[in-house]
Amino acid sequence: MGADGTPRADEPEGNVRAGRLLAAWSGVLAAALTLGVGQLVAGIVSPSAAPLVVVGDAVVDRVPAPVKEWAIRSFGTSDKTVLLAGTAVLLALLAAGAGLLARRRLRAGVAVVAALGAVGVVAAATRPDATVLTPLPSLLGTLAGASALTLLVRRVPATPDPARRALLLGGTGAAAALTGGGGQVLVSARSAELSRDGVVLPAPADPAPALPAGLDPAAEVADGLTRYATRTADFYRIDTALVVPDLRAEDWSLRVHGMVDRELTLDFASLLAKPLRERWVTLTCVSNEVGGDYVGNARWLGYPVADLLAEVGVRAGADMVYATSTDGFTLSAPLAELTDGRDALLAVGMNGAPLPREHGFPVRLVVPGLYGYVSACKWVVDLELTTFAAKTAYWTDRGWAERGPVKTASRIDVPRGSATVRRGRVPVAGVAWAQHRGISRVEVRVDEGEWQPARVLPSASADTWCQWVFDWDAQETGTHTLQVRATDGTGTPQTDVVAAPIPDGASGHPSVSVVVQ
Ligand SMILES: Nc1nc2c(c(=O)[nH]1)N[C@H]1C(S)=C(S)[C@@H](COP(=O)(O)O)O[C@H]1N2
Ligand SMILES: [Mo]
Repeated sequence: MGADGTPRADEPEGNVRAGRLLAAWSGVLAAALTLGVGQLVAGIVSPSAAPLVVVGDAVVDRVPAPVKEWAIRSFGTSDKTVLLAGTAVLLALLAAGAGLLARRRLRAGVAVVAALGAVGVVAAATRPDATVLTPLPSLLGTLAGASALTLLVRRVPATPDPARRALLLGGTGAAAALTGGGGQVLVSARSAELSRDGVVLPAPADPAPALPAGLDPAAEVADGLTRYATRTADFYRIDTALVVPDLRAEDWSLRVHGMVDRELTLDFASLLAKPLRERWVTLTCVSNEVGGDYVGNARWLGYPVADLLAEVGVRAGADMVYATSTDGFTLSAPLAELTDGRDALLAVGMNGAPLPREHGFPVRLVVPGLYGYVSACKWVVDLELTTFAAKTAYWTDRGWAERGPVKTASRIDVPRGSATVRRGRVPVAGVAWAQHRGISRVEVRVDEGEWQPARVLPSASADTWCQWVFDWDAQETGTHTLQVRATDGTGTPQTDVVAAPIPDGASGHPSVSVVVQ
């Protein structure tokens, strides 16, 4: 090793290997410090400005729609964890490479770190919620990382004393952990969670009507049958947000503008002061597969969208409400459905509590009968009255249908597919939904035989799903196929035409195979 730390051509093999390893390590530690300092600065500036978050969000927004759908299908709700973990592994590899490169050519190695940092800075600066401060975490993190890499690559190989080497490397690692951990503490301290803890929801001026007799929202009618009321913690979550937007109720405001007579800006306190309505509404995702569980039923509290629109005075010609969330997500909701008398709500409460952060705290939209991607904007901060001719939104730009009425659907929850059941009386049960049209009939058939009526349990209204139960007299042993179909309140049965979720929702008869013994 030369005195300046550069490797010599005649260096012994073992030293070269050790030198490479140290250099790769130096790169990884420098990257860790970059993220740590970035997190610390983000804790001061804004949690959503952390380097991994801005880059991750930029990736999520730019990957082609089929890749995104594949990720949601393959990893379900853990798609975000997988993405973050994948990014961390990729980053560690790149950082190790930068360290190795820096061992030979310091400038080149530092240039790689700078280039990675630049990705963060650009991703931060182009965020929909960007301010002049948003790129700061990536910028300062990169400066710290580049300095650390320079220091380590110069000093570590030149330091003969192993204890001092360990101090240099360990010190960088410790600095990364301290800044990262400190940043995390700051992030949680200023988070919306605290704000949510402080929210006291008013009693609804128009409470949800009493549930019909025979409907126990928490009961599992048959063993394993989905409850009528989905627990908040079990409610499916679908959104494009890599990290849940950190929007405090105190900082929230909603602008209603566009084709209106009187533009309006509403803050959270004023929203809570309005007469609020509470209703059971079942929400469904358009990407739900036949038999899938991207559907849930909750009691929502909110201000009727129709009343809000009456306040601003919608101008003739408008046919769409373009909703924007604080993180830049957009959706196009049809004005007709928002104002036809159904309980479309600007919601603040879910199941008697403020909206959970993952479900849109502090304010979201909930519209019975429309898939979430054209109605249920979470973290909503802007409503523009406009036309379908003038604007397209996040998912409609990615090939999904402009209109998204919920298709009549049903699901068999009991018995589970591939289950083995005893000969004799077998309860078959599940849920069915056709929000705003309601369910009038549910039928089951065995091995493609005659459709036989199932017992449909009562529900709060046509805007929610219902549970159904069918007593199957299973006499023949062997494998059998059970199928279900629902008929909506207009008398139209669920179609047997098999369709994939894209562009306007999956269809087909759900079926499960079971073995009778
Ligand atoms: N801001 C925002 N709102 C959003 C989305 C989103 O990605 N971002 N996804 C929509 C979709 S596709 C669905 S199905 C519902 C899901 O709401 P949930 O996560 O509360 O179940 O939210 C809708 N609102
Ligand atoms: Mo969705």
